[in-house]
Amino acid sequence: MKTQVAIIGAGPAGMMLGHMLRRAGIDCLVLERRDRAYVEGRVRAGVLEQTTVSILEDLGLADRLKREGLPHDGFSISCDGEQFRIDLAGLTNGSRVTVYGQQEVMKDLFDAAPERDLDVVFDVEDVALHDIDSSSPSVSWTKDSRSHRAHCAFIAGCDGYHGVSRSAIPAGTRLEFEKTYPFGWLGILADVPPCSHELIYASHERGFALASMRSQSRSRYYIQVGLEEQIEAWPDERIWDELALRLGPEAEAHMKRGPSFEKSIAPLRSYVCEPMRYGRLFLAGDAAHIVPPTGAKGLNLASSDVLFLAQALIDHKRVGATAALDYYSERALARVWKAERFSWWFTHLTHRFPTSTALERKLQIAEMNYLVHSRAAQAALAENYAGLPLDA
Ligand code: FAS
Ligand code: PHB
Repeated sequence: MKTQVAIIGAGPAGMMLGHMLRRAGIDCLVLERRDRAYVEGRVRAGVLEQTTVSILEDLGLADRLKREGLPHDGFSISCDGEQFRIDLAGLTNGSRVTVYGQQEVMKDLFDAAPERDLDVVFDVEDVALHDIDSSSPSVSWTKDSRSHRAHCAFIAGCDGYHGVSRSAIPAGTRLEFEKTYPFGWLGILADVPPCSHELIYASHERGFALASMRSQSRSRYYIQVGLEEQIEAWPDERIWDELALRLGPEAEAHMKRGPSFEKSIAPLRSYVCEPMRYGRLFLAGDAAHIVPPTGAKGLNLASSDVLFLAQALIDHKRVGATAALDYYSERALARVWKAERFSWWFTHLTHRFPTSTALERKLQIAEMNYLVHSRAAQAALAENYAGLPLDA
């Protein structure tokens, strides 16, 4: 078969790109190795920047987000039980974020695909990329033990950190920058009202904690745990006790406990692959970069990547221009590295590092004190958290 753009991966990056290209009348095909229920069932992101909301609005896919999403003008930081608020809207020109789960975003993207003629093939296996440094690349796969191949003009590698696309870029060409953190996040979902109407990021001597939500009746909580920790060692009661300790008395006073129906541990990593383009292959989202979730940037970076890529592919389709395609990797990486820096900084500010020296701990305390008392420091945090302008 023939198509204009073969998209590997039906996560937020692949599906948003697919919708952008279909709206511009560009043929594309999305190949996904799992089924819809699995992709939609992954909890992951919860905070959307205004940039991501605007992209979904522009695609006409934000009606439910507008109805059910929770706009937030700020969030709190709790330091050893003492809370202070970051006034996002007040410290920036009215910027805000929206709490709307990645599962909901995926449902909206999948629900709209058939009516917009966006072809998504689930449960594919053995996806392989061919001739990506030629003018006629192709992608092959098997499904129901039959082999298929799509000849295309471009390939979009939106297959996440564990996908196949990135490894198609010759090792000699690929530069990889990585930091793994000596801890992970244990996350739970529970159908109890959130302990606060805004998010609380807690820095505590026992480790980091985060109070987030999916709705007024569904809460999402995270605690920092050692990488060796097993889920079985964390029954619900122990998690609630730890949250109460780390989030502090103000949050504890409003915290409703209940049974969790999702519990998982995610490792923390900072990772960037350069370049994000090789020949006719363009990487986007987690296929090219990973941020620790502290800064809530992963999904938002995926959406800005595909916005840049779609603009370049539409330019090429409409006027045969290649300038934006040639500039894509540099443009996306400029934004990626700023989000990497911010996510690394916010993780270092709020987490306990088992190997940090007494001096490093003192510096961490001084950094937090500076943040508590400096409007300029709070404005820098707010600007990055709410989302930097696209080409800033
Ligand atoms: P994804 O990994 O989501 O999607 C890639 C898709 O490709 C998957 O569906 C996979 O099955 C498919 N695939 C892989 N290999 C394939 C192959 N060989 N063939 C076909 N398909 C293949 N981000 C935020 O912005 N805010 C947050 O609050 C936030 N919280 C997070 C919390 C946690 C615990 C985690 C782990 C992540 C969080 N993130 C957050 C980041 C997260 O949202 C990712 O950045 C986002 O899913 C990236 O989207 P994609 O690049 O589309 O990759
Ligand atoms: C979430 O709600 O899942 C969430 C929110 C903020 C983060 C990370 C995760 O920084």
